[in-house]
Amino acid sequence: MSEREGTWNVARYLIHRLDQLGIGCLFGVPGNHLGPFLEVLAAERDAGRARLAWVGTPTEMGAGYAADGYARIHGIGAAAVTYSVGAFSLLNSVGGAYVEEVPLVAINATPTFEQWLNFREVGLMTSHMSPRFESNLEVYRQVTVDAQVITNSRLAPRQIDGALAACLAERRPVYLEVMEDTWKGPCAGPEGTIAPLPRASSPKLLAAAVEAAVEKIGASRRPIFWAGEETDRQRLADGLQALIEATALPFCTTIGAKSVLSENHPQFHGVYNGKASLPEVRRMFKEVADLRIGLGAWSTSKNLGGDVALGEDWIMAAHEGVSVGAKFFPKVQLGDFLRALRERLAAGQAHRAARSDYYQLGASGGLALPRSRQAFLASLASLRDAGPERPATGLTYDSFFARIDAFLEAATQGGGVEATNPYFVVSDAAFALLGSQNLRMVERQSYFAQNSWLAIGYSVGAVTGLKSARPTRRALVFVGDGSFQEICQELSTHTRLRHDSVIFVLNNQDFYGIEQMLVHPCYYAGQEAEAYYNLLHPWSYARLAEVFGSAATPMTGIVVADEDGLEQALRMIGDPAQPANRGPLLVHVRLQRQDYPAAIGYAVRDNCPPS
Ligand SMILES: Cc1ncc(C[n+]2csc(CCOP(=O)(O)OP(=O)(O)O)c2C)c(N)n1
Repeated sequence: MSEREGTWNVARYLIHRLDQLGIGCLFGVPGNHLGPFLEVLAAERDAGRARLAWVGTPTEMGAGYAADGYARIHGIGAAAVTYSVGAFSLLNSVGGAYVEEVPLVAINATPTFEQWLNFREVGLMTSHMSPRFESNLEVYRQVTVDAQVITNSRLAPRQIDGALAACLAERRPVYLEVMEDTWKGPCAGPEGTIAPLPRASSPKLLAAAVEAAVEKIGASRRPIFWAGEETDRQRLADGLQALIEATALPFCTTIGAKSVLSENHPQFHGVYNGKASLPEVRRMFKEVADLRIGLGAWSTSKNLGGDVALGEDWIMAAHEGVSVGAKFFPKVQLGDFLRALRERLAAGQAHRAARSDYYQLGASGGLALPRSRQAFLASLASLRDAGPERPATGLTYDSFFARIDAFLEAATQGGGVEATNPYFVVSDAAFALLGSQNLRMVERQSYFAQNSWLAIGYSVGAVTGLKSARPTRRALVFVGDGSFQEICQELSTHTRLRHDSVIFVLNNQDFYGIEQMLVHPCYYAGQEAEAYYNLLHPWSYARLAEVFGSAATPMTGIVVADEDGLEQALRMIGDPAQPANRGPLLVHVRLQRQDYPAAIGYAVRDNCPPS
């Protein structure tokens, strides 16, 4: 054994690499197989050789969401669990990160190599083993871009470096399975750093794609951009803004790319997601514009919201290729496409006519995004021409989010694209997402949601990582009651870390509202009964503060049942002197079971004509 080998082992090697990547938090749930790794971690920290901190979470799913949230801001995150029982629980979170293109490292600590040999040779199983020999590896292969099993410590450096390089290059999760007795096995020390090595575009296909796009844009009168999730995940905000400003054309975003640029940008024209968009956004995108240019936008059902046809009047650059109408150009990286398109469009005249046309239309009215609370509500109301009358008093989804919008606006400092805001938003799926999608987020990367995978409960787990990666801002989390029930234990991590996140639990009287809407929408038009399986067991959500808080780590829970209550809650949140702001604050918001955000009103209108 060389002298260098003697000072390194697999655990130390991996810790060093994670540290080099600037990962500050390793989220997870331990098990005996992970013990040696965590011992080395403590020793490395004590010796001042590592900053990586272990953050124990009550659930593996929560750890995975936290790592995902951390990665969305920091660029890469990590979670560590124990074999099978932990790994299978983590799987859903890693599946989400895979689909949403979030790079994270899933570390799975397994029984010893000796136990594996006993199993392989004579069938002797130990705890957590399945008779399917490589069950953990097999399932993780489905949701990662590299999956390694480390059984020989001397091979570990290559395996670890290869996996981490794949994680950065492919921007998706990787999996490292390490046997318990391998953690402290000797290996060579790390050399250099792990560089991101993304694939290059084909120069020929890039040029052809740009040529076809420029021709199509030149032939259109009014093109519009639609910035999508890849502009955020690939950190292309600057290139996107440069293209948008060079062309002076308006742009919308998907929800998944919401706040990739400041929503104060003068060319921003709202979040487009089909029939769920604000009416003026959809009109601009679908009717006024005659060409839609998707930039890293995914054609998921959530993004298209019931508008399904992509045809000749679309350009879509995503997933390493560009479609210009029916023509497809593979091997084109989005960053290269943005740059090359900007160079061509800035040099040409293609967009001029469109720009003046848009200005004329804007001047003739009807296309501006609503700014005031009243205008916002009026705009939403125009989406809602079916369903029962709203309650005369009390909160509705729409009035709640309009009030939150005003709250955010009042907290904004400065103006234009340089404006800042002390809050960022994390939205869960379902009505929370539909309600929060039009909040005006003035700062880049200040709105987060798992918009494609859509696992309910994501927000409450993810905010742990988001807040850890961005400690200077306060999180406002919007989560439905059913979604919250999936993940409530993770409040414990918020409390433990003394995070000051505000969790708004939107309780529509103990109901899976969106499920009702998707399967039996006519309930909302008073024509059907609620489905029994959408009824939740009621909880006293605010009292969870007693469960998860302590004198040293306070947490507060309150109930808000009407507009006055919401005003009081927002005053409390905005007042730094309030003791409730020293830790997490859970706001249990009472809404009506029959209520729904106007954005999903199309499901009622399209399916339930008045009888
Ligand atoms: C992990 C997971 N399980 C189940 C679902 C299916 N699902 C989607 S939305 C939803 C209901 C959410 O209910 P709630 O949080 O109360 O919000 P609401 O629909 O009332 O707005 C369910 C069960 C899912 N998306 N993710």
